[in-house]
Amino acid sequence: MNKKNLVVGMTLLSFGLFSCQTEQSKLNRTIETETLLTSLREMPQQGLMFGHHDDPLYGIGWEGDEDRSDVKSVSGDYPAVMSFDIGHIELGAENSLDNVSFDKIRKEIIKQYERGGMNTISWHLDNPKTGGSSWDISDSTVVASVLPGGENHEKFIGWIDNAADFMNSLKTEDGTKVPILFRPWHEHTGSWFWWGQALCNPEQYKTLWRITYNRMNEKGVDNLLYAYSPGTEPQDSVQFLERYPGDDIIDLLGFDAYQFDREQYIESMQRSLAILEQVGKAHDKAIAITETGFEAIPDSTWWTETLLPIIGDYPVSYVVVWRNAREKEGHYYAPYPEQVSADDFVLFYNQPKTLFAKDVEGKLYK
Ligand code: BMA
Repeated sequence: MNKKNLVVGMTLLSFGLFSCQTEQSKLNRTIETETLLTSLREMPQQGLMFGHHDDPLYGIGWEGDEDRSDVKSVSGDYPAVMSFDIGHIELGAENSLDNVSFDKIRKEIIKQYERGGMNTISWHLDNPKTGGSSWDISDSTVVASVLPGGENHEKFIGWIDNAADFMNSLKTEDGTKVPILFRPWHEHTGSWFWWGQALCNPEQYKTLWRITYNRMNEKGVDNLLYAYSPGTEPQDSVQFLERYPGDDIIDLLGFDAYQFDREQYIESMQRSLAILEQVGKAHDKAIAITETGFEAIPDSTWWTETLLPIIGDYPVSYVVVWRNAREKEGHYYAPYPEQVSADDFVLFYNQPKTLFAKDVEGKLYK
């Protein structure tokens, strides 16, 4: 082999290794993780999984009680999907941004897996440039600063590493890694987070995703599925996909939308669901309502007369409502005993279509 051939050969070899690595990182996900993906894709044939953020961590009037959940207190069962947030893991902190220890979060994630339910994780990470929170949008060069060549790139990789270590630490006693639907960089079509629409361009946003994904793979994180979830109502599928990082990275498509005015919520949900269904089919992805709710649920029949009819026959795998904050009065999205929508929530629970933990037990990972 002459020198030229050697160079070409080495280039081909390294390209082969590289593409093999990116290819393999998907193929090498744990069997439980791949099975969860299949289950999510097939879920709409069975029903709609109900989810709640921070469900077993705290609720209205309580915090940290063993095995407690507002959803369970009202309905008798845990949500099929539990959502958690790892904001402040990047800092190496003991407690999350909502002040729960990561040890407790890890414990509850493992418990949810062991009862047969699913876990999803979002990441309200701090602003790596200003030191402010996720919501600090005072500087529009933050995303640029964490990309390769940017002044915060190394620091940012260290932050992803901290998240990766947490993901890798989610193991049952027999060493099985708990599959997680990871949902970083959410609501990016609004401009309230430092990675939002007005704070970076589409290429920068997509690169942010790619470096996150690649670093997770380099760290051996093989228990993640990835969700893409924009936050304001898309006009059409083109706008929905404007910052889409790619079919090779994303496993599930969703959106976040909350009720303020009922009529507007119904219209906007219906438009978003139609787009989501269309994009999901075109890209062959599972779809979900990754966050929704009506703060303090002041409507006694919201579950069966607003939420359920809106979803109708759209093939969504799950719907997650946000947290029942114990520290912020009136900031809750699931009922607790005696709450005005609690009876209606029981009706919602009793619908054959809605799935809670016992309904999916033994089904998601097999
Ligand atoms: C928001 C609010 C905040 C919370 C954040 C991350 O929507 O609930 O209070 O800190 O989510 O959980």
